[in-house]
Amino acid sequence: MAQTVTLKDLGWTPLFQQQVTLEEMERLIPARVFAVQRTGLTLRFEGEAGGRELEVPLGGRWFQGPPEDRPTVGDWVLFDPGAGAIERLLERKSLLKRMSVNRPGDVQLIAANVDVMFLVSSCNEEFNPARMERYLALAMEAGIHPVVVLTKADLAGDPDRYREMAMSLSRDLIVEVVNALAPEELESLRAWCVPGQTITLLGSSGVGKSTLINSLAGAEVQATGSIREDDGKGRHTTTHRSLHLLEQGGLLLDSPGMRELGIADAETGIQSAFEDVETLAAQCRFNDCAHETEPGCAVLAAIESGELDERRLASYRKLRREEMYNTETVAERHTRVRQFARMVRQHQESSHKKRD
Ligand SMILES: Nc1nc2c(ncn2[C@@H]2O[C@H](COP(=O)(O)OP(=O)(O)OP(=O)(O)O)[C@@H](O)[C@H]2O)c(=O)[nH]1
Ligand SMILES: [Mg+2]
Ligand SMILES: [Zn+2]
Repeated sequence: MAQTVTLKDLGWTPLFQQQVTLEEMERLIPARVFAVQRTGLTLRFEGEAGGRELEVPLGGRWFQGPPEDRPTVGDWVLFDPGAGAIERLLERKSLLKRMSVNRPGDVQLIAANVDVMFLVSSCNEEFNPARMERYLALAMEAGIHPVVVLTKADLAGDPDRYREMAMSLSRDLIVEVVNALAPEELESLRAWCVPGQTITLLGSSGVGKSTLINSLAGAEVQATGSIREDDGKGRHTTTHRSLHLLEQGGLLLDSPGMRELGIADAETGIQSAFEDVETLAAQCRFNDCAHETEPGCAVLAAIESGELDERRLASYRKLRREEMYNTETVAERHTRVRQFARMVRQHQESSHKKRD
């Protein structure tokens, strides 16, 4: 990219500007985290000739607190050119995170400061309404606009069937059915790619996230991989998360396909993603109705009449239960980690004093 890249092109807004003091403005440089590797980060700066990228290691102090306090892809940080290190992480506009299913309480950050989520799925056996409801709840919790992108329309016998199933998941949900390999058919997606807007592509391995990015970028910026013959699953071709600035404007975030997407701290997100169930629940006779055997239950009545899908209620129940459990374990873990960090700091301070 040859033209000058401004902070605005990189997604900078007044929300970030107002967090920076005058003193910091003189001494530090704002940068966006463009990639996350195991040991460090790639920072992107504004500037001529496409701006500049720099790899910086993440010092030990960043690993003392909970993962939420650590920079992730999409974050804005203040970089100290003298020290060659990140000095401060700016407060986020939005944050996407997930919970490990195998290690309860273990939070992994997916992306920060995202505006739009392309929820990518395919018009084949990979399509899974319950999984999509999970992503929708996550997006809604974070205030991110979801757009469902169904790929491999060119390989499907009846792609419109998938479109209908996706559209039934939420009122006013935007669903685009595409062939990710055909750049000229992606105008509807390109409309979201406007200067400064950050779009994250999320979905299982092999659904075509990197393929979409290449088609939208008009260049081979990400490697793509074939899917397995036997079960149609992807091979986890993308291995780390990265941002890509498009020539036309807009930033696309690619990440590895996710096997599991545990959900925590997302009560309002679930409520929004299941607005239909929530609206019915408000009409139940009892305030604390569990929609199981209670008389005057509007949810059960809707299932009886066919207005509400039984699958959807089961999915809602599962997410609610999981969310409550995870939110509790995360809170407990944070308290432990913060207490430990405080203890370490106090110990360091007192040993400094002894030396003085
Ligand atoms: N025919 C067809 N093939 C597609 C389409 N989208 C993706 N593919 C193919 O599906 C395979 C997987 O695509 P990738 O873009 O690597 O998938 P991914 O979502 O990035 O996968 P991970 O990086 O593993 O998470 C590749 O062989 C693509 O060429 C599509 O719309 N039509
Ligand atoms: Mg990929
Ligand atoms: Zn009820």
